[in-house]
Amino acid sequence: MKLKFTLLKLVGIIILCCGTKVHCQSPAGYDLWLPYKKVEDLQLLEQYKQATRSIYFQKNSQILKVAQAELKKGLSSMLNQTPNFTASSLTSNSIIIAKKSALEQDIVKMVKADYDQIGPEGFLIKAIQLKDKKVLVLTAKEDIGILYGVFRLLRLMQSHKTLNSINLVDTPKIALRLLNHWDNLDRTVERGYAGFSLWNWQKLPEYIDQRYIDYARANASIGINAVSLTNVNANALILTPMYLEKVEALANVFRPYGIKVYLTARFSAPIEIGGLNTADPLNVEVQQWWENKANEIYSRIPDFGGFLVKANSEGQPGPQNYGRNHVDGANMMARALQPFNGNVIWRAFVYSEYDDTDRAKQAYDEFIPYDGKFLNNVLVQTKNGAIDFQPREPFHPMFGAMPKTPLIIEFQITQEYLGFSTHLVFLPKLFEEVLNSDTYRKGEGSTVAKVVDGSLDEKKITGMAGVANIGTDLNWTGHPFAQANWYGFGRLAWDPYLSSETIAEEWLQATYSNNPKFVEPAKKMMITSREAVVNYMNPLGLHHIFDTGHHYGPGPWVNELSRPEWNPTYYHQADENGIGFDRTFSGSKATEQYAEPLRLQFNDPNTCPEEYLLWFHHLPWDYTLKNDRTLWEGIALKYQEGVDQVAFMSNTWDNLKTYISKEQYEEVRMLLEIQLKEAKWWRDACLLYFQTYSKKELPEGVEKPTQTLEYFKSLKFPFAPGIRPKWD
Ligand code: GCW
Repeated sequence: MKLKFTLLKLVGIIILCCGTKVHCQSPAGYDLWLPYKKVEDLQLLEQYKQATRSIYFQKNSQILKVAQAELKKGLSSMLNQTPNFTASSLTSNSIIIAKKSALEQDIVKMVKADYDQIGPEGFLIKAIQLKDKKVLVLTAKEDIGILYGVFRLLRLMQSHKTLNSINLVDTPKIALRLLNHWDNLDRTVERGYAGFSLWNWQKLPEYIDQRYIDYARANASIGINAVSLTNVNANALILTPMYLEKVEALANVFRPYGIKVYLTARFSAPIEIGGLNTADPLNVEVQQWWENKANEIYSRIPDFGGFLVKANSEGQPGPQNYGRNHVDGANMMARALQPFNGNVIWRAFVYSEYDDTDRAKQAYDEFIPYDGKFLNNVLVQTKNGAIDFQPREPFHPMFGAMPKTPLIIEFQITQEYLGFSTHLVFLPKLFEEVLNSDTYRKGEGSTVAKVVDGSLDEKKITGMAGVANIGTDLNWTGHPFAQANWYGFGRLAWDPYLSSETIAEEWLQATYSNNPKFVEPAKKMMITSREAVVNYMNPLGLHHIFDTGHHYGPGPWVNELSRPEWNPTYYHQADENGIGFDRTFSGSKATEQYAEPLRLQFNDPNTCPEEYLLWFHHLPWDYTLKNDRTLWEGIALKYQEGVDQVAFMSNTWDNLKTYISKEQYEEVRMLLEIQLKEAKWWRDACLLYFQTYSKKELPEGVEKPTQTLEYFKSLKFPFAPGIRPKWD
């Protein structure tokens, strides 16, 4: 009864908050990083009040209206006063927010040099002295730049930065900043751990859930400008008129926030919903079908982004079903979208059921020969690593080998292999590691970030995609700290050179508190969290040893699945002689896919970074590590270190109790308790299993398991969340 009442109360709160007129407190976490907490520092409060005394805001478009409403919301809440908007741009204002055409000539002159630096979607925020007045000018070349500038200004204030002498030009370094939802039409979410899909297809197009607007706003606040609504394991029905009408309604909601809609296109759609008997990309009727479909979509959604396609991968249909290749398939769709400036995003996550080559090599082998053969509006979307979103993988070798093809990097924000939404893992640390990796394609300094932002090869279209971790949970992402991964993805898509520490700090200040006594330790906890998960799940280059299907918890013993590369035993190759996957010149030769000097460096266990050791090498249990420990001891100690790191995180959080609300504290405390329990589960299950091969005692310092291997093997989770439907 009590629970029911609490739920009703929460629902009530949300409903109240939906009406913009009612001022009320959202349930914990619903506001994400945008709660616009009142500025408590009195001196700063005074400075901000002065600086925002009277505001001219140009608002002659939908986007600018949204921007003005945001400014009003932010200032009212942080400064506790209703902002005073004036009707003319006369320079008696203390803030002027407008595009160049609406700026006074003397202001234009003063900001000209900086104005010229603003790129597409970028903005300028500059404090100028105009006669005896201080004026803050926020300007941009496009409406969307103004909206991004407003969000930035508010964030600067939320993190207590002084505005007195601000001079900030910022332009996104990547053009397409895209969320991929793996949402099914029945509202389940593949690999989703935060409830159901936000898209309520049954009630669309008439019913516009306030969440759609709040979602778009949150995305715009971090610069995300595109969303693909549906699962890459696609259902062709999304392309039928009944669903397109609903997609159109969502596109209309997202447009004022600068967000374009993409859809996943099932390759066999011409058969399934078009009545054709083939989907062969060289068949004229099939080509015509896609052209008609593009016409139909653009007549509803003139700024439709395009199609995201998973083809010939894990049972999805594709051009190879007709003896054609990826270029035939992608270019056929690209031709249909070209007249409307639409893109085809073609995924490179492929591995074949008929190919027994090392899975880590297959995408590279399949795609590299096609470099330069795709049409201009085809972008190839490549996961950050060559296997599959593991806690740690070396960067995907394709990033060092496709100079003529726009490569979008795909990160997974949802934590399929990182403890679902139960574990606190700050992913920008992982993203940063990949982006900073050097491909050496054009010598030292040819980082993945430079490949992705197009600067290495002067690519015109650039993109970064993140598989969303968003669902209907009250706080959107399940774990409150998983919000930081959505936030961090957006920030890195905007600027792939940002440091994860900066991102953690920004997020903590906006979400929780400005108090350095809170921020510093909490930041340390976040930064530690990524290495912790690597240590307690997959240390020293181990990978894909997750229990099968759902990927919840350890399953290094699983070896009975029909395809070899579905079995963890395929990846760790543990036996009496040692452990690890031999990808050297005498093994699968995957090291050859990297440029020199990486190729040789990875190939030799003495020069291979230890964090990738067992990714590239099969080594004896008594192989000596850099710290003089044997490999067996090293593995065991890493597992223990992972557990210790979670204990450290948990203690850190306990010490931060006084800086946050009880609710905020308790929520994360309980989750950390589960994380600690599960870190121990990983350690004990993996070490007991590997010990059956190493036949060695656990080294000193590693806690003894409290359960047997048989017990761990007996654990089954038929209802673990996010399971994907069987595909063959
Ligand atoms: O890692 C696998 C996931 C699948 C996913 C696939 C992909 C959408 O387990 O659930 O399918 O990757 O990225 O296509």
